[in-house]
Amino acid sequence: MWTLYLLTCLAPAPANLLENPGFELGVAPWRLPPTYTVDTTTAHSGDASLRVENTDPARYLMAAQTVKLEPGRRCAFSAWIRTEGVQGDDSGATICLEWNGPQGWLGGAYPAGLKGTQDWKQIRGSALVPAAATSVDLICYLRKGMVGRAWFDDVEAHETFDPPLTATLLRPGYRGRFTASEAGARASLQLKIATRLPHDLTLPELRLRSSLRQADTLIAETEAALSDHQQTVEVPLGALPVGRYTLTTRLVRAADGLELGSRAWQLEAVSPQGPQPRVYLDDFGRTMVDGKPFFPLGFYDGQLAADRLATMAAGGFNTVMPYGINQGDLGRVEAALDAAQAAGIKVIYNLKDLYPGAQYLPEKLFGWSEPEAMARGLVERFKSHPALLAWYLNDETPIDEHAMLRARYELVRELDPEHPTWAVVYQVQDLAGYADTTDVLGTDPYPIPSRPAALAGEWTRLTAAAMGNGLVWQVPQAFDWANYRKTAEEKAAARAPTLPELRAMTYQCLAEGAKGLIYYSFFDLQRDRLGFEPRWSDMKQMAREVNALVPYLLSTDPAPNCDLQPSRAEVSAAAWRLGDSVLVIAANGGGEPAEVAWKLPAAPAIMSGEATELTTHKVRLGPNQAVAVRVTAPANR
Ligand SMILES: [Ca+2]
Repeated sequence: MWTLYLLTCLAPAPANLLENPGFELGVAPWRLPPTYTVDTTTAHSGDASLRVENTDPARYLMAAQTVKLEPGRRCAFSAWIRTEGVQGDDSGATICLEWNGPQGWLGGAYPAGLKGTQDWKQIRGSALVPAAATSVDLICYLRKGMVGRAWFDDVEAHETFDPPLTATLLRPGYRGRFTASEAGARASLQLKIATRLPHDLTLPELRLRSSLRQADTLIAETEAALSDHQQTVEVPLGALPVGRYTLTTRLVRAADGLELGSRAWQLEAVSPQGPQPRVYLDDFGRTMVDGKPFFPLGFYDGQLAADRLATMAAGGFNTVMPYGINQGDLGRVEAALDAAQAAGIKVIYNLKDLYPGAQYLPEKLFGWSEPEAMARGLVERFKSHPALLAWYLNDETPIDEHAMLRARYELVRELDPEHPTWAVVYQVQDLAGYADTTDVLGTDPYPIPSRPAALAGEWTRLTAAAMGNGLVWQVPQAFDWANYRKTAEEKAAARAPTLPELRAMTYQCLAEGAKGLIYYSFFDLQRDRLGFEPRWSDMKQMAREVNALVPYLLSTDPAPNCDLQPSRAEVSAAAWRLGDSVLVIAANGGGEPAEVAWKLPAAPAIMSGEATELTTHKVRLGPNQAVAVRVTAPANR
């Protein structure tokens, strides 16, 4: 009863923001172009639906209704769709949410639709409408260039709310592991409290209650007042014996203990003398493989093929995430992993499709028919393979599926304590929410040519901030967007990143804290309009440069203070120390000249890249210029 009361009292009623969502009331307030009509012979519910029929691929029209949603709010939207003979290159009949500013289109959320002939299915999407939006439309349509018939019914759009409490475990970092019996052991939590709270509660009315348990035994409990919507809190752990613990933190109303949100983490006190996992991430965010630091540098690819693996290895790369690994039979997968091992390439194993409702979920896989059984079976089967680096759990799955992602992460973590998991998303506004669904997080900024290369730095910064513990492997753009565009006009507007752009994006990722780089993608380089060889020559150059920087990137010497002061937001800069040598990376991903003021103890020498001017006081960088310099400077001891 108590749980029911909480749900009723905390969950705002999901009012549909659309009028006439089932088309029973005729057309209004929908705006229907000529190919759309209200059909009273077909319905998902009630006695009417919206029907579109398009016979001309050049005709591109949409039905729309204005959504009464304020800017800055989140929205979940859905519709039931039925299709008949929908054909063309795009994803078919679908819905989208679009927002406009004073100058027109600003952006939108575009879930994939239905093609061919299919019975009623629900299509869902979600979006955070930016504060700059002045109007929002819900649109029912056939994607560009597509023909056929489709019906839409029971269209919904409702406001969704940020979770009241988002909490990230900063320390202990990897999987909550910390040293047993260490007196000063503490957990450090990064908190974000939503600015819009149920009952319009304010911070002084709230408390944060944290508890530490071993199984059902309460070991410690603390309560803290909250001073800010974003803050870091420390929870003392004390000198704990080896074992597993649960740290729970709850956001409650002080007056009566009403809970607004909670988060829990598994912590593990480990003996400093005990064996380490085969692959894990240490307190410096470094990937440790068989006890040695490793910098994942590689590609997304399709299947694991010996010749492609050999090309990557010869090019200086060491890691691959093959989308198509789950092909054939288990023996073939094992042989593919053996081939990777023989080539000296580590494999991030793809489990990203094995969720109920996933677009590429196979009906059956190696005899397993349930998604969880597939994931479980593959982890059990291949967790001891020497080529395995990590499990790939999430490829841009929306945060709405948080519970599913979290459950899968916990399953894989339980089944295989010896390897980390990796998740990659583009939903940068939701990054904090993904932090407890994976060990390592990444984002995939693909800005070239329509946006500045600096997007790579910006997204890496956001990803590192969301993870807090530095466990970030990024996905830089190596591909030409033309590979994903339909029309000749769109293809003409696209191009591959140039070598300076590749370097600017790569160096920005490194300067903002990426501890691994998996480029997208080897299969795109294979079909690049410029030809594989010239593009591969650029990628090999990147690998040479990054590999020369890796000893610094993996150094545990305290970072030197070079007082780095970038002149523009599009510039990233960072410094590392390795013994008597200091590395500084400075990258300008913007379209304007910029500089980084710095204080170097001796004259810098260029290791790679280029700069317009280089002194002990500053570096000047043109648009898309990036440089790595080395300074010899004994550390103060
Ligand atoms: Ca209806």
